[in-house]
Amino acid sequence: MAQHAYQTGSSPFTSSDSPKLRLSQLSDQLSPMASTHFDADVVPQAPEDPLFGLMAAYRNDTFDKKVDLGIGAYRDNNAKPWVLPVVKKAEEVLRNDPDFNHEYLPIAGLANFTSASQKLVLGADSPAIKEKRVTTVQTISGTGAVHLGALFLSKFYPGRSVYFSDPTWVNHHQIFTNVHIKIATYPYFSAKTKGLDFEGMLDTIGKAAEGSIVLLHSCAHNPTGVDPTQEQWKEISKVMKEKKLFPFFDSAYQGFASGDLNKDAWAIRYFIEQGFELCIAQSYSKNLGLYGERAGCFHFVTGASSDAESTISRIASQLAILQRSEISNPPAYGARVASAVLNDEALFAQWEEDLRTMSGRIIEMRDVLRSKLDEMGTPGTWNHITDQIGMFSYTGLTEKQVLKIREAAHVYMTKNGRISMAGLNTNNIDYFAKAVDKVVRET
Ligand code: KET
Repeated sequence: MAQHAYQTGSSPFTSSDSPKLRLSQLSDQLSPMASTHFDADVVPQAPEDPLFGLMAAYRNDTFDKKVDLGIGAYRDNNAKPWVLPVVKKAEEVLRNDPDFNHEYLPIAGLANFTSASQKLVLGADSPAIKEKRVTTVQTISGTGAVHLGALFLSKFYPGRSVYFSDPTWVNHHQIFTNVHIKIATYPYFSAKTKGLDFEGMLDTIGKAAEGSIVLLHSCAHNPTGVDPTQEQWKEISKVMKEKKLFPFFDSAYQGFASGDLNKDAWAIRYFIEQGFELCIAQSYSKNLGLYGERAGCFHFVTGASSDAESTISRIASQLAILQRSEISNPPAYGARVASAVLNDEALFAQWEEDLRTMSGRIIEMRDVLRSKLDEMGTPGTWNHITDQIGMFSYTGLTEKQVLKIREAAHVYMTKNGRISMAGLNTNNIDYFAKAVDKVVRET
C-alpha cells in the first residue's frame, strides 16, 4: 500500500476549520489506510494456473526418471529444449547487423515481419493480400493475438457469442471472459471414438445465432490432436456461410502438424477462398521454438468488395489504438529472428527442415507408443495415438489415472489426459508405456 505523502509547505486545511475537523484531517493524512476505499477482502485467492503449476511441480520433483508431458513445448530426444538450428543462424545474422538497436518498434510491429507473416499463413499469392484486404498487427505471441482479436470484436462486433470447441485450449475461456464476450461451446471430441464428433459439431454450429463468432483451431487441435479432414472443413464452411458466422482461427501449430507449412494452413486459405471475412491469431512459439520471445500476429481479413481497402484501413486504425493502450508496441527480438527466417530463402528452407525434424520425431514417438501398448495388450484401443496429429495426444486416461500415474511413476500430464508428445523420447518411452499399462489395469 502506498504511503501517504504528507504535504509540507502549504497547509492542506484552512485556519477556520474546527480543532476536531483539523484532527481528523490530520489523521487522514498520516494513516495510509484512512483515505482508501479499497477493500482487500473482495479479492479471493485464485487457483494456480494448472499448466504452469504442473511445470513447477515437475521441476521440484527430484525423482531421476520423472517424465514431463505437460506444457506444449518441443523437447529433443534428450528431453531438452531445442533451439532450432535456423534460429541460431538467424540470431547470428542479427548479431552481425551493424544497424541492430533496441529502439521501439512501430505500434503495429515490425513491417517485414507482419507482411511475411501474412504470406506464411495466407499463401504468398493470396488474393486477399493482393487486393489489400488484410491488416496485421504484431502481438504478444498467440495469446496476445487472441486477446487483441477478442477485444476488437467486443468493441466493434458487440452482442455476439463466441463458440468454442469442447474441449479447447483452456485459456480461450479466460481471454474471452475478460472482454465480456458470452461463451458457448460446440461438441468436438467423441469420447467413444476418440475422434471428431463431426455431426455434433455441425449440428450445434448450424443452430448458432446468425453472426456468432466460431473459434476454430486451424490445425493440430489443442488438446485433442483431432483435426477435421478437408472434406469436413468444406462442410463446416458451408454451414458457417449459410448461418453468416464469423470464423476466428487460432493458428498456433502451423508446420507442426504435418511438417508442411502449406498443408497446415489449408483450412484458413479455403475459408478465404469461400469469401469469408475472418480473423487469425498466429503464434511462432512452437513452429520456431520462440516460446519466451512472444512473437505472433493478429490478422483481420475482409471480404472482397470495392471499398475493402478503406474498410481495412479503418480496422487497422482501431487496432492500432487498442494496441497502443494495451502494450504500446510489441517486443522486438523474436519478431526480428522470425523476420530473418521468413525473408531469406536459404533460412526458410532450413526452417522447413527443422519443422520436419520436430514433427517427424513426434510422429515416430506416436508409432512407438502405440505399438508398445498394443504389444503389452494394454486394455482398451490405442489407434487414436497414431490417428491424432500435432503436439498433443488425448490419451483417454481419466483424471484419477492421471493423478495416480503422477504419484506412482512421476509422469506429469494435464488432468484431462492430454500428453505433450514431444516429452517422449527413446530413453523414456518404454518407462512411460509400462506406467500407462499399469495404471490402466489397476485404476
Ligand atoms: N493457441 C493455442 C491453441 C495454444 O495451444 C497456445 C499455447 C496458444 C494459442 C498460445 O501460445 P503463445 O505462446 O501465446 O503463442 N499452448 C500451450 C502453452 C500455453 O498454454 O500457454 C499449451 O497448451 O501447452
